[in-house]
Amino acid sequence: MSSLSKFKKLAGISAFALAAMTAANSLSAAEWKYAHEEYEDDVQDVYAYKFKEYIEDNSDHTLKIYRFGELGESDDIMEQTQAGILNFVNQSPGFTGSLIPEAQIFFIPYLLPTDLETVIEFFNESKAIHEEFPKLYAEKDLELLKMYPEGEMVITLDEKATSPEDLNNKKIRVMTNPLLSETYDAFGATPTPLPWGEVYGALQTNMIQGQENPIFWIESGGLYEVSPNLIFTGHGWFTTAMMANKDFFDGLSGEDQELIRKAADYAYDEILEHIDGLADEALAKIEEASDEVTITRLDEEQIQAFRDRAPQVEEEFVNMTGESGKALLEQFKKDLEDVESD
Ligand code: 6CS
Repeated sequence: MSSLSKFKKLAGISAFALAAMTAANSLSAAEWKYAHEEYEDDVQDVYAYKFKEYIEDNSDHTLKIYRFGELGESDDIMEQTQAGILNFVNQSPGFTGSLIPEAQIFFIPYLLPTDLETVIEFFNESKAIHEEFPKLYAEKDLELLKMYPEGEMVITLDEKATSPEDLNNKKIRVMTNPLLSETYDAFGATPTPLPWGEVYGALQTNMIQGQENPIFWIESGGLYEVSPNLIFTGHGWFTTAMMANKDFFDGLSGEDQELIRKAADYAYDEILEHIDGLADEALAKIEEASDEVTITRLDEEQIQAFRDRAPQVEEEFVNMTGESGKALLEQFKKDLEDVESD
């Protein structure tokens, strides 16, 4: 065979091989769907885009992200994930608590400390988070991939307040898990569960007189415009969780499962950096945008009056969740002690 025909043959083989490889790649390259509860550049959106970046940089797969409202409310995107229409969902225990009662543990007031460093250490190390919660989510056909904090909860109200008595007769919007209603009941208010989409309008029309959320969200959602008195009570963190449909995840190759876990870790590291200082930046933006806003940071004595109401919420958590919740609470407290004693 002449060297020219040898070359032609080789070129033919490699062209064939290339075409075959491309076909195999396009067969194995999937477009996965991921929905979260927030808007562009909010914490869950930053997490989602970091997750996407890792997946797309390290595989042929692509990720389509849906933000708040594109596919409905938080409960809608959870249903779509459980049904396998979506592959991934980021939903906060504020809503998952009605599906997985134990997830309401994040709404026992004053359980988590206010200091970000300790909170991060807790999320990094906690056995409850890394070993117990995945089992609870799995029972609901969900593969829990990450839990992370978004920011400290702050109450916004139509008037200044410094005590539980000041919250009497105030209708305060809560996310739709039953324990959060117990918390605001214990705090002296009238809890009003609402999905996110109804909150701004309800504040504007005075159907409710307050709500709670992290500062970045109070800024990005413009809540301060309709609920301008910010009260730092130090009672908890807005926590969230990112997960996959379990059948989808279980059906993937080991390689893809590893890719997804690494992407979740990568996004987690990025998000912890992102939230550091975020509340202060958002608060500065709020103060610049509005003359009406007041900021009340409760002192230790004032906080104690709210903290005194926490045991009844903890008791209610145990009533709602039985032995499984009790064991989780014990583990949660032990994990906290471990990071607080470091
Ligand atoms: O209050 C809520 O419902 C919303 N808050 C935040 C910080 N994220 C999403 C959630 O739906």
